[in-house]
Amino acid sequence: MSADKKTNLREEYQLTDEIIDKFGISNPDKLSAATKRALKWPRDLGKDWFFEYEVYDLKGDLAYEEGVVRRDPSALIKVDGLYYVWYTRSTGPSQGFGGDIENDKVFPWDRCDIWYATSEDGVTWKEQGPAVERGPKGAYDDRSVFTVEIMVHEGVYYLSYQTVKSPYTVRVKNQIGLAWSNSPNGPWTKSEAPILSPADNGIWEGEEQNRFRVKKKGDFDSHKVHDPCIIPFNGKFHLYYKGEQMGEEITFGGRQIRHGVAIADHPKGPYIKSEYNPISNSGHEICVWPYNNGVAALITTDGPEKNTVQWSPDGINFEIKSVVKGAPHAIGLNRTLDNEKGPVEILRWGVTHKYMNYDYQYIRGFKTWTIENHTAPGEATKDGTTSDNNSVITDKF
Ligand code: AAL
Repeated sequence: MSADKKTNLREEYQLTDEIIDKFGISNPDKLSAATKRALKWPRDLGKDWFFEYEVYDLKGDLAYEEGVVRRDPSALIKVDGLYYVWYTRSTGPSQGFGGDIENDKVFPWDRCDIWYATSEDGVTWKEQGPAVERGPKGAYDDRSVFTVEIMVHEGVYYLSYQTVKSPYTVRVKNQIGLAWSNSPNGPWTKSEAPILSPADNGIWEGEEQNRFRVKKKGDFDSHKVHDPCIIPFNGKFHLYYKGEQMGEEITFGGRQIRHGVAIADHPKGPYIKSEYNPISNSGHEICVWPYNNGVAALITTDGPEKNTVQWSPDGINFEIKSVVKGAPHAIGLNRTLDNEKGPVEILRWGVTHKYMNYDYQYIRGFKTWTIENHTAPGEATKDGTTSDNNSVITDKF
């Protein structure tokens, strides 16, 4: 019996002397559950999938401004020597759902339009004004347009964004709209209908304004489709999004938030939701980029796999590649960086937002770096050098 077990564990986990030494295993015939999990991790992953980060204030019009909400920045692109960013913008405080929702501003992202700004260096920004505004009364986007992403394909600029139709109740279904232009400065043509809507297979319980009371929850995106991000992939267009489910629960990893993908042959759609949805069990704002013939994703904020970098060969089946200490919120990736130089090179610097308080958010910058060693000041590293700094910033902005 014990002889069999010995052979099984050593064989099952391919415990060579080298691996036993690397993992510091005391007795290779007695593996704890945690060691078994660690041994199943891919062995070829190293520091390149891992990063640390810091955030900093931007200058010019994107510096914090009293009374103004600027949040959920898009990715950065560069056109004719200028960086461009789009974002959610509104003014004034939010009243929540307790009052007159016909006239109040229920969230900081309610009663918003999409604005844009440009910069020569990525630090000092000039606000250029509105890009996409709310639609006329009765339109699917008459209440708010917000949380925007940019995609450039064959000389055409595409903005995908969230939309809400009035009244903004707690049960209102958020959808996704699209606008396109031949120039980053517009004018923008808006899609006549949403390009993505929530699944319609949930059933609310009662009539009151309570999004947790349901008879049936429905699919992971039965309530809201959020945070759209379109990337060209394998000759198709992958629209990644965050789903919110009717009857949302708190799980052991936070809010019950998952991501989905909808795929189209053309940037304007139609976008067909993948039958594999949801494609994540965790996350919040979408942060995806092409890498090594597949798609990489930074999963943040909610769920048991928050703060992980994941990768999939097909844009659908993602596996964890690293666990990070934390990450900037609502990242606007820097699409001008070389995303193929390394798994997280696209994260070397970009934009994020910060809650100054519940009512007001503003856009900031972030940068990341690779950890080469973990050393005390003056301590020698493996290659014999000494450093005052236990992190080596490989691509400091
Ligand atoms: C963000 C995003 C979406 C939500 C709101 C504004 O974190 O997930 O954009 O609607 O919060």
